Amino acid sequence: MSIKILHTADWHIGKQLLKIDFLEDMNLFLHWLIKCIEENEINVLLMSGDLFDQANPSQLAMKQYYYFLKQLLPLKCKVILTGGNHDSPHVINAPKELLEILDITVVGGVPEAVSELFVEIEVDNQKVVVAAVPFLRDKDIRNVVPGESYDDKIELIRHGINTYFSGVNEYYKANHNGVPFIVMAHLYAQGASVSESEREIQIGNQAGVESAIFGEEPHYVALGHIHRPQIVGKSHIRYSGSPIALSFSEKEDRKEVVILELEGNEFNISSLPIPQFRKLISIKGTVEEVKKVISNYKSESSLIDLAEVLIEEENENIEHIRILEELLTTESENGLQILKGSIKFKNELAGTSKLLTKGEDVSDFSPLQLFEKRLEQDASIESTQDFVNAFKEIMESMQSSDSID
Ligand SMILES: [Mn+2]
Repeated sequence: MSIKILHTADWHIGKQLLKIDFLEDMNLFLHWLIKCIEENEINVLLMSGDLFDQANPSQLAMKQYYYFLKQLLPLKCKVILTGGNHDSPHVINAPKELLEILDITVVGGVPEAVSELFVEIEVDNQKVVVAAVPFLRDKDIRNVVPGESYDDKIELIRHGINTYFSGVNEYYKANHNGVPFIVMAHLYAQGASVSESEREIQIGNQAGVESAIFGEEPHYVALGHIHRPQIVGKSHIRYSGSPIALSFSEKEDRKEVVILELEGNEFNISSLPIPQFRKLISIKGTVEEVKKVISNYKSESSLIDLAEVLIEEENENIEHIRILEELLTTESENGLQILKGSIKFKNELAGTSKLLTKGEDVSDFSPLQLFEKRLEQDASIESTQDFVNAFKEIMESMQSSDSID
């Protein structure tokens, strides 16, 4: 018997994408996870942040979380769960003492002492120690310096993160040296490839860190924050990714959980694919092509598949726009729901927006001035005066009493 650990992250319970609620997806995933933990005899479950999608999760989201924990209890699997940037440390920590009795450790936010991050696990005389580091907020890791620039701020955050993890390693060396060591973290490690639903990471904690900040001490780093499963730098530093696709940019991602098996002082690392409960697809083409794909669509998923539609037509046509609007408001058919759409015309008439530079408003110009701006953009026109005269003539016939210049 060796200690078996499962690493997952970024559940985003309560997540909605436009009008779709991922509640049912989450139900299916959590059901699968319970079975997976049972069948693989997992001793420890690590969830590296972003448990909920919202700082103030809905009652349904909370209920789903507690129901999952209840289902897990008979399996005697130790749970260690950290707060991510989406989570409120207070919401995660509220039931902390009660959960501790049930062998569920939650670290919602940065605790007062580094020692509070450490959890030692012993199974059949084998030991593992976990440092459950949650998302590090600005205020946790640096002192605000008045008048600092944006770049200064990023540099200070990066430095703060670095210092924090050095402290974690120092504590490990002083108190647990030699014990197989796992560090959990919720952050953006430089070099990781990101998707649409992670755009928020660009704001607030823009500071991507080098994976070298984790140092030489950890035998495994269980990362959360990036939704695509991946290795960062070295094979023992990994994002498990989110269990379900949370945006169209994740539609090609495989979804998985990472399994660690202790062998001597090292971990054997493998991954288990998570079944896909619904597909997210993109449909591209002309109106006719898109409509054909939709009417011939065959879904094999247990939940309704979701599509984004990208229509491209030669010429601008109000009818095409109407059809797209209709697709977006129609109920799902053939197990497919159109959720999102855009339309592009190759021969788009140049709109006024392209004529103006930043800060200019269309009302700042007379119609003739705008027309002249448009002419300037077209290098193929040799004699602009003929066009200007023709334009004046048209304008005069439209509003014969007004001066147009
Ligand atoms: Mn996150």
